Amino acid sequence: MPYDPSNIFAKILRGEIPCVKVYEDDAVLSFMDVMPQAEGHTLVIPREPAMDMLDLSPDGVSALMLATQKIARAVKKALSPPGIMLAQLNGSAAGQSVFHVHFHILPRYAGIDLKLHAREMVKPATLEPIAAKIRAAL
Ligand code: DGP
Repeated sequence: MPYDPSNIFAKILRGEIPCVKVYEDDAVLSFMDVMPQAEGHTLVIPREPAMDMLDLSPDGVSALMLATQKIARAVKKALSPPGIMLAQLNGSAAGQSVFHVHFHILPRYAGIDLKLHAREMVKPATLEPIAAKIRAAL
């Protein structure tokens, strides 16, 4: 299956649909997940069009991993969760639902389960103050 440039993250990268932005540079974009599984659930995507980690170039992998660490550090500083989970799904059988490679950054607290994956949508106004805290911690 080839990369489909009409996927939702490609549209976000082209500015065709909005997102609550956390960080961007020449290689990556980071924004709040609109269906958060935890408060502070943040996504990091490369600008390179690749469906998953298996398709991404070495430079793309490098940029994506470095940005994910940078933003995970900012999430930790901004929200002080005791744990940070990084999740990355490859293929629908693995649970991937948007076919532009991405990392999930998920704050975790002992005894608090994640909400269901890609299920409940929240308003940008709910996400913006959390994103502002993360941006301030970058
Ligand atoms: P995955 O299943 O790993 O492909 O995760 C895709 C994530 O993307 C999922 O947590 C929900 C999120 N998502 C889906 N559509 C949108 C959208 O339009 N905007 C944002 N910000 N997140 C989205």
